[in-house]
Amino acid sequence: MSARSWAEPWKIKVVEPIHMTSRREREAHLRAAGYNTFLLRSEHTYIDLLTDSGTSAMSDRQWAGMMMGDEAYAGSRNYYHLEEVVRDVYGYPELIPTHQGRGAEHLLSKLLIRPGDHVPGNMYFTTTRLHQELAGGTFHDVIIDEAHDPASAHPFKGNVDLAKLDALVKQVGADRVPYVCVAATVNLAGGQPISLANLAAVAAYCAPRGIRVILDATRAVENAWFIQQREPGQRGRTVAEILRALCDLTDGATMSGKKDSLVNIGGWLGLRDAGLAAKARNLVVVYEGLHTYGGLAGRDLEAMAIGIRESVEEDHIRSRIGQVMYLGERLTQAGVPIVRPVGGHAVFLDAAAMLPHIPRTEYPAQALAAALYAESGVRAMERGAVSAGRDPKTGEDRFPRLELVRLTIPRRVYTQAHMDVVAESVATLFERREHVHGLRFTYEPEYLRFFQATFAPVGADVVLDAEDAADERAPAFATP
Ligand code: PM9
Repeated sequence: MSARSWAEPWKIKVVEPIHMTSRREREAHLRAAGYNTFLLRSEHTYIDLLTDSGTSAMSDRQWAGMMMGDEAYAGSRNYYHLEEVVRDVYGYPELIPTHQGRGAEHLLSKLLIRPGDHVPGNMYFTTTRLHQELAGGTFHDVIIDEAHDPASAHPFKGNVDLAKLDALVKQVGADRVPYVCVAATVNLAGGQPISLANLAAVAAYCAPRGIRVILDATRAVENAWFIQQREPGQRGRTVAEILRALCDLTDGATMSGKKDSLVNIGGWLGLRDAGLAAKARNLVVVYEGLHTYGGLAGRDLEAMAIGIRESVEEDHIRSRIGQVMYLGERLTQAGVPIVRPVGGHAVFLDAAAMLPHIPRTEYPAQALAAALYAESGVRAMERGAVSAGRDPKTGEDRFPRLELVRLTIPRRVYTQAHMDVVAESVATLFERREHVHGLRFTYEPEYLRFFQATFAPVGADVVLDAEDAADERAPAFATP
């Protein structure tokens, strides 16, 4: 029997035109954006792989749900629908909606962290760590060493190293560790999963010491799929069952609904402890809005409730990660150094390996993301030293071992043909990698600098030298 190709489990009902720009135009746009892809206009981007956050295509069912928005200030029926879905799918009895994930991180950090506390986690995430620091805490990375090695093929690079966790707890005392923050999957490690067995071990370690376990559930559905595929004994379970098993091991979760849950805005804090939830409900009115809307419209709550149900459908999650795998395979075939194994939401280019001629102090990943845009109009995101920012105590640049560029795949937005164009664009840039120049800051904001910083090329006028011959790369059509 001949093989059958894989295909997306949806058909397209509404389209949004996108346009290719010329190399000259892109150079002007890049200069105006200070070589920061966050500062480019979307309309100047051809294929937008900046992020999978809030960029999903909603389904016809979600759009229908938007028309069912109950826009009452208090007690909207959409809130109660979302509460019912979160209880059923994630298992947290207490739901506090927030405008997005960092709203939940803000509330949680303010509630649980006292100045001088220590918060261990399986690698930092930008907004999560900043809220921990603003609350007076210090973040400690307790992820396994393999997570910092782009070439390690470990199937669960998101795992917590129990020995590192234990050493920290012994050093500072359990009473100074309010919770362990466990992300599933781990974004900055390359979208890598944590195993169910490892999370169970973390929970068993924490419970007798009175340390809470808080899940960053932003991409926990994707994590559940990896568990189903890779963890011994999990093949026979559904993604929904595994997701629930993950959450059952934790005391609560912060959630950005803008990823797994297939919505353009929304998040929540889920808790088991009713007393803590009452405090969170009191705090949410200060920063987000009443506890039955949390900064969202009723229609947004409804779209998220429906999106959560769709997110755990097996067909959906298989094709979502399948598309990311496809791009990863194409890049591997082209010899491009990427983080292995390929993660759930993105393919991460190893900028340090690709651009050894650019020192870390000239931000190779920032330069690579800018050069990719100049080459092809594909927009990606730096995930290296610029994202890591400065140490709040010393003011020094933090240089994480991973210096990466993230090609992040929005859900249900692009087709396999788009992935082919992306793979060809990166492969072409890879061939010309010695023509990429480093960058220096021209403006550096205080918080989360990667969003708004601007740069200039070091020792050159452009971040990527122009080719001698025609530099316009029109899509190649076979003409009869
Ligand atoms: N992640 C991302 O592109 C949005 C912008 S930050 C560069 O990956 C995790 C694991 C995230 C995340 C956002 C948040 C914050 C928390 N945890 O963006 O506030 O990946 O909804 O969520 C982004 P919000």
